[in-house]
Amino acid sequence: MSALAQKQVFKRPDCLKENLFHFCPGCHHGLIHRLAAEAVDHFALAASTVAVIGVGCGVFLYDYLAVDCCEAPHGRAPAVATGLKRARPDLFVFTYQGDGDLAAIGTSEIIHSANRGEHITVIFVNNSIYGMTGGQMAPTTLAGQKTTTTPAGRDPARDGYPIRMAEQLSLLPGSAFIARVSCHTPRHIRQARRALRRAFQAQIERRGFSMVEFLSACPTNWRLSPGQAVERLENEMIPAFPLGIFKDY
Ligand SMILES: Cc1ncc(C[n+]2csc(CCOP(=O)(O)OP(=O)(O)O)c2C)c(N)n1
Ligand code: SF4
Repeated sequence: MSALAQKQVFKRPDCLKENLFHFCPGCHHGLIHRLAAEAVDHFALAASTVAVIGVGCGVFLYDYLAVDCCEAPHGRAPAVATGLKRARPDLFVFTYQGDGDLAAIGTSEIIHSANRGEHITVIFVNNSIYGMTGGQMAPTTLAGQKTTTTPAGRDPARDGYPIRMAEQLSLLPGSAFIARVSCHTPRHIRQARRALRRAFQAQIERRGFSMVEFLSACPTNWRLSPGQAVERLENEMIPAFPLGIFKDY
């Protein structure tokens, strides 16, 4: 057998458990879990990591990642992570939060954690809707987007504009690394992997707060097939939420 044939190029991350994901077909939460697991493995952090999980479809992360986990009340994950990291600076602490969790009820916690430069990493899953509770409008819902609470479409004159959290947080002096990524194509997955590693590195080097915002499909509440959801993400989400690195220490 040639050396090339023996080289392993792909494997299940060590800290990704063998449990089957409960997510709907075409949901990107599973991919994002995998990327988180890969980043933990990359820095050999499994034994020293605590994941602080928000409330939303990612709430069962403890079933999938073999790291210590802590559930936070809806929106409060950055505050819980702050306490953990301050009490135990030797731990690696990341939060996993949806857009309802982070950008609605948790707006105060995320802004002040970033502004204080807490040495935590945030994985922010922006699918432009409240997924777990059945598709209500989120702060990130696009103008014109139909949801169960905006059946005629979000009207900015009545409901405000979609909020761009990555841009907002990058303006705060305490943030060290802020990026927005997507994982709807292999190329985008590679970019997302690099961004997440850089965010982890920021915490390891105690540079300050770091966050990666993932644009994510919710085919169920978008009322689209998985394929159509990817098209919507490409054609509607990315123009409203441009991808890129907004801050890099
Ligand atoms: C204090 C509080 N308010 C409201 C809820 C109900 N709730 C559970 S999940 C959720 C929204 C989840 O949406 P998001 O954070 O965008 O995550 P997704 O499910 O889309 O991944 C809400 C409002 C709650 N659990 N706790
Ligand atoms: S409801 Fe949406 S976010 Fe939740 S698992 Fe299904 S597709 Fe994913």
